[in-house]
Amino acid sequence: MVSKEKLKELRLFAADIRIAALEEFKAIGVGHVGGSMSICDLMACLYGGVMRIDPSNPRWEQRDRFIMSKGHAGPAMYAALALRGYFDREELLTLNRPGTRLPSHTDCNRTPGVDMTTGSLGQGFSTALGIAMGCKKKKLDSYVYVLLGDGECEEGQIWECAIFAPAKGLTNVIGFVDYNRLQICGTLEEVAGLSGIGEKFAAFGWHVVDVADGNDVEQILEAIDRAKEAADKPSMIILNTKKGKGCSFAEDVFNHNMPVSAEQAEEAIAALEAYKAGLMA
Ligand SMILES: Cc1ncc(C[n+]2csc(CCOP(=O)(O)OP(=O)(O)O)c2C)c(N)n1
Repeated sequence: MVSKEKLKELRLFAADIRIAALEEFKAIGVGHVGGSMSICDLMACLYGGVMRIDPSNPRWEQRDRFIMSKGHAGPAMYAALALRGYFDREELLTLNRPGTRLPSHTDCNRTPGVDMTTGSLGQGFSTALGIAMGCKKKKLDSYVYVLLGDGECEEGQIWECAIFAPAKGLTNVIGFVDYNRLQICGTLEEVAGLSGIGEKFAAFGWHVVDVADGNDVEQILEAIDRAKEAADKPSMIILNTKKGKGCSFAEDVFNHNMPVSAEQAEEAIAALEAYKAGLMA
């Protein structure tokens, strides 16, 4: 049972991740706001306590790994990494500028704390499974966490991975689907009619946990605990999220890589600061 204090700390951390990500978007005036905002609560849980990491030693062999398979949500991950001390917060303002270490999509050759280069949807999942196999071979007890988009689940590669992980006994894999139902130009159902993602993973032999509110840190933590208890299978956690969560100009809109004005960013940051003040009152 997680304490009320810890939950409050994680909710504040999630709000700070959103604020820091909005500062990134404000600095360059554009970005994947919706896909980043929907996963900030997961980032807060993973980087706020779940993962075994050492920000002063990003390549520590015993660390847990996180692969952002929906690589366009890099800005949310960078915000979490900066707030955990992997690099200075000011560096966030270089997002996607020439020479930056923070490209719009995650790149393990550039950013401290990024475990795999991603952006071509589907591929991050395959590499996560390769990393999980490597950890098993090296007898490391590390977990490999991997985040998929729901639109990304329309890639055939995802279902090759769905077959492969249980077959190879990759019990150290805990995946998440950011089930926000929106992709670039339509809903999941409109684009390819994909439904029942959890049932499909279960049919392939995964342990599946459905999280009713994937933007609630308490429910996310409970799901991760249940995934760890099911130690004989890889787990897939379906997070029912809202695209753009916590950022009114981006909530539930189809604008995928959207322009962000300074005014919009500042308004959204002010609303998040007010939310934080409410939590602390
Ligand atoms: C292989 C591949 N095909 C197409 C794209 C272009 N693309 C980038 S994001 C995206 C939609 C992803 O939707 P979803 O996985 O639901 O992510 P969310 O919008 O919820 O963050 C697409 C099609 C890509 N990056 N890689």
